[in-house]
Amino acid sequence: MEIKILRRVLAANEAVAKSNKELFSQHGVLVLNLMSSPGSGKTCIIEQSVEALKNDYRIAVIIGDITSTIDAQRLSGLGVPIIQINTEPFGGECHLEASWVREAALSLNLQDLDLIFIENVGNLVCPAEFDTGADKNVVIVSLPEGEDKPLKYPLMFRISSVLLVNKIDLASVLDVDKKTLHRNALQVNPNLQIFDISAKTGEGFDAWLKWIEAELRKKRQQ
Ligand SMILES: Nc1nc2c(ncn2[C@@H]2O[C@H](COP(=O)(O)OP(=O)(O)OP(=O)(O)O)[C@@H](O)[C@H]2O)c(=O)[nH]1
Ligand SMILES: [Mg+2]
Repeated sequence: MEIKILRRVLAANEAVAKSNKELFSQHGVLVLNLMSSPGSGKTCIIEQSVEALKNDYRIAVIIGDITSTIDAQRLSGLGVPIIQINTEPFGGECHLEASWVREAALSLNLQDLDLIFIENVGNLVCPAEFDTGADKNVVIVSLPEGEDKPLKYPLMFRISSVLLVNKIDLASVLDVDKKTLHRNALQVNPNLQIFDISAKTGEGFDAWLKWIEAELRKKRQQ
């Protein structure tokens, strides 16, 4: 019985995710869904990416958290529209559902946007099960989390197009082998594009930003 109910919830989410994709396509807006454990650096990465791209592209950010507007407040100085979704009124869910993303997206002027970053709720499990309708999923693992995360939480890595390995500035003080992390990630999903970055120093951001710009060009051509 429980499985039936869960399947129904997931099927309903899939249907809304599909219509979100159509909505984003109609408006030619690229939507990137960033997912990771709490504290891997989603907000910092979005902050640096928006800073770097905002003069050339029209950007908005949708942020999911169980409660609080801490991240939205942190990003409020960027001068781009920020929408906070709190899941507490919906039972404190550990992921964003497609219908909440839709509501947030519809409150933005989609025709005036090129790019939306979604910061999903900090969690390496549930967000992978609920498609938001984003064009691409991006998973972030920060180096201190260890090499084994792709093997322990494979779904998140399977459904993502990009892996950002963040906090590489800490490599010298950690016993974490970046190459093993890459190998584990590619074992789970050989198609993953991997960028090693530091949201603190900006290292590696050029390649990540170039990937976003290539996706923006593809979106325009669709
Ligand atoms: N050394 C270092 N610290 C970083 C880096 N990126 C983020 N941090 C720090 O890591 C902490 C968490 O970063 P956030 O961006 O808040 O992480 P988050 O994934 O948004 O966290 P939640 O929203 O709670 O899930 C902060 O103290 C950041 O300053 C990095 O590349 N290097
Ligand atoms: Mg955050």
